[in-house]
Amino acid sequence: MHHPSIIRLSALLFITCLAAPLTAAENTIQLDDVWARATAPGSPNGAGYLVITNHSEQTQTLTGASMDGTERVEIHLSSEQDGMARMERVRGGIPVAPHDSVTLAPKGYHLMLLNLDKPLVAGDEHSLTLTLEPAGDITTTLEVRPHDSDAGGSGTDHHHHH
Ligand SMILES: [Cu+2]
Repeated sequence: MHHPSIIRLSALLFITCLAAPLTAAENTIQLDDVWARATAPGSPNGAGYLVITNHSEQTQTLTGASMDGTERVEIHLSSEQDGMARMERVRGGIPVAPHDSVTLAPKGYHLMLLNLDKPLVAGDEHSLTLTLEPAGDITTTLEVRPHDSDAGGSGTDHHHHH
């Protein structure tokens, strides 16, 4: 026997689910500050950056990505060795601990955007899909920023233009 208020609640939940269908990944993974630097004409590759926050109770590992306009996306880590800038592919992915964040930013982790169809132009947006395990795939929008952008748009990193 159904109590009237329970029937109303069921109907409400049903409508809510129709209005906002969230995947498992979208419920647990938060992506912020998703951007890439504009690229020079003729430059085949670009780099993408973002902040990944894991709201789940288990480690989520960024294991892959794809973006429209690129042939392939790899996860790289930049470092400096003997004064030389270098980068290497991150084979095991980037783990994000439960209720923690990882920032992909210049001079650190980045998404290497390989074989661009055409240059990344400031102001353009691209569809970026990340694979996190075990959460699954999550798609977001990447914003292309001017070439001299050096950090996030949160307001703390603005540099002066001369
Ligand atoms: Cu790279």
